[in-house]
Amino acid sequence: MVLVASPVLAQSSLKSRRDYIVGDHPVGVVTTDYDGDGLLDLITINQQTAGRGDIALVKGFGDGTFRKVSSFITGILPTSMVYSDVNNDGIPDIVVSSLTSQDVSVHLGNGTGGFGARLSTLVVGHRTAWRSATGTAISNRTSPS
Ligand SMILES: [Ca+2]
Ligand SMILES: [Ca+2]
Repeated sequence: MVLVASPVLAQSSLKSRRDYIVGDHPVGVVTTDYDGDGLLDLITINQQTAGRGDIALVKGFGDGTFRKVSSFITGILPTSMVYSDVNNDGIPDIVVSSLTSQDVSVHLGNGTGGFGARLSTLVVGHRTAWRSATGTAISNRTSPS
């Protein structure tokens, strides 16, 4: 099968790419209307801002454009994020798991587009069998120690 497209038609149907600065080393994003204005926004987690992880709130304008409006600190080296109401008050919250701080951080939503400082819960490590390069078990400990 051969697809033939008119260059004029192709140019008019494609929009140019836009990049948005959200923080250093973003590793996760969700789309949601966090400020309740009816337009989708972005929330990103970024791994290496000022030696910590942070969360960026990026306002959407409904036309495919966005602007970062704020950021706040979360755990160290965040790896994943969920946007959900975890305290059952009807307002979505941000939950972040972080590798280096080995914790889960909860940032409670205030219902007007803001989120509270992190409430951290340490995640207890699981028993790990450390093995040498040849596969021989060299220790069996619970991390972190
Ligand atoms: Ca919005
Ligand atoms: Ca909530």
